[in-house]
Amino acid sequence: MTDYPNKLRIALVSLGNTHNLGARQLCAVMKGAGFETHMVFLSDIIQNDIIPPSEWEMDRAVELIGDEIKPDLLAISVSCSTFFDTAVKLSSRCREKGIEKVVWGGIHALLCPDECIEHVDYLCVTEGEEIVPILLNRLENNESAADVPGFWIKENGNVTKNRPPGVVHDLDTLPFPDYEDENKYFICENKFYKKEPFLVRVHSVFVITSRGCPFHCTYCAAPYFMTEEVTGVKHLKLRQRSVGNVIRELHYLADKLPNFRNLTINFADDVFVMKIDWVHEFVKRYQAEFKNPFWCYFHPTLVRDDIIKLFKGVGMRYINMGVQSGSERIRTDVYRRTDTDKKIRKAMDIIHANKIGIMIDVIVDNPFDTQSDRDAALEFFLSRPRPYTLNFLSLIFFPGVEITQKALAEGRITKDQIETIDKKAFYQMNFHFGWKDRKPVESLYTALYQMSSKMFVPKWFVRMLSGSQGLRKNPKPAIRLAIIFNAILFLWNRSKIVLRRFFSGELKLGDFAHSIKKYREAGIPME
Ligand code: B12
Ligand code: SF4
Repeated sequence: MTDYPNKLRIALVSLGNTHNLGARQLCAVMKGAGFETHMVFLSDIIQNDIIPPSEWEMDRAVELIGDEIKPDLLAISVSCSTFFDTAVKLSSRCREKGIEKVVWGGIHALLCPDECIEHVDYLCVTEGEEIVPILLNRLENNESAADVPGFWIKENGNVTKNRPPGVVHDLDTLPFPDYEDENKYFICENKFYKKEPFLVRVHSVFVITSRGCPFHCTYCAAPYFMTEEVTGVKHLKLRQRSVGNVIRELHYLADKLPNFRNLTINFADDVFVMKIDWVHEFVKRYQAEFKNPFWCYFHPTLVRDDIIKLFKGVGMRYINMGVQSGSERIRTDVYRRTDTDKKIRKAMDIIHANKIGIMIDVIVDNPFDTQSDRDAALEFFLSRPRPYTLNFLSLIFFPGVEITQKALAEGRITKDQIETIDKKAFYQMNFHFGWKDRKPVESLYTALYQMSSKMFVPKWFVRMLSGSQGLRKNPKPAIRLAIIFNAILFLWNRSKIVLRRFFSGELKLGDFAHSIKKYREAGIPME
């Protein structure tokens, strides 16, 4: 057990995902500043769905925090607006157990501080690493926190709104997200583990090498995190960690995670390929020191032949690009994206020429879509060289982003459809055909888009279905067909991948044996 010089004890909660890099990083900061920090992960993403905590899980979390950890401060990371109600409930139930001080931070706190401050004593409205230790020291010494920068402070019923002090410009000075096993708790699928969640279930791992995004998509919160309001800095530019620092984090992960050798590394940067020299240096080091497949997002406007070749050389098998709509009008006018049809065509051609798979994110259920947008989108997808994969996401109206304001102002949505109230991410984070509120024509076109990228579905057939007025009213037959085609492709791809990895020698029985051995040694059940 580590000894901490300070008396103040903290329970830091992550809601709905065990990655939570921001909260893990703060956990490292809190411990580094000498505070005993217990990190509680309440529910997780299961089979790609985000799930609210069950009643049992909520009760267990309250009991754990209120009766076992008994912190002086409850700190909650509201890293997704969908979990706002969960954070409210957990805070009030923990207060009933006698916990007096509550602090929140995270994405939703940045986007909706007025809504959040009602439920807390302290609200972090900017990045936390520099300012959290200041708050903790004030609480440790029983001093007023009223002037701690970057926090909204509620003391004696008065709220003081302190501006952000600026950001940490050199990201290399920050500690890595914390994956230590000590004082970690995981409540998920109605089970409780006193363990670091990554030691409970086999997981992919996320790493962030930069902060910031130069684009301004209207449905995304990321641009807001660069503003002076959130950062305290005018015209803040992208901040990038050094290659050496990222590689050190990967070695730290390799040391902490028993099955690291079998994990894909997901680089979760808003846009990973921003600085070309950095990418060159990174790939060289990565290739020399790691064998893990890796994944990152590409922006179509940043796809270059030399970069794709580099990534192919280090095992990137497919590229994930956000295109978001096949209609250029929706892309540029409604989403304010900079990728024209021409730029996307060029990006896809480069990737195809390099024989790498393409996965394209597309947003559906957009009330701004007209019939001519749908037809244009279908023709665009049909015109692209096959095969490629389309990944569908249902438009969620998160609070504080431009498209939500616009849709509200134009009467296209009601206030109940804003995410804190709607909680759509709980049932449509990944697209499901079963959503009852979807318009039939939207279901039909999503089914047709799905077909349009598949080699074995004739294009004339997809066009023929799109002309059917009957299917626009009742799209079920087209949906069933799309599901069957998806299943065929899934089975074909799975068998191909396993066989290719096995025969290329990349998938060795020894790797599995190594992981199982390490898990057994650590007493961890394999799932
Ligand atoms: C990596 C990532 C993921 C990863 C890991 C999740 C995570 N939170 O780390 C995965 C894949 C799991 C994921 C899942 C989802 N994500 Co996501 N994700 C991101 C991404 C790209 C980076 C987050 C990050 O690590 N930032 C860097 C860290 C350092 O910043 P931070 O989290 O804000 O934390 C800092 C401060 O907020 C503060 N802080 C944070 N917590 C606390 C707590 C306290 C007590 C204090 C004092 C301070 C504090 O200090 C931290 C350090 O400076 C963001 C986009 C972005 N640019 O932020 C989207 C983003 C957060 N995701 C988003 C969404 C919608 C989702 C999903 C619903 C999936 C989907 N349909 O898109 C799920 C929800 C999962 C969940 N339960 O939270 C939205 C959230 C919008 C909103 N209003 O809620 C974002 C903003 C992207 C967007 N489209 O706008 N995501
Ligand atoms: S490029 Fe991605 S992260 Fe950047 S604003 Fe657009 S959607 Fe958000």
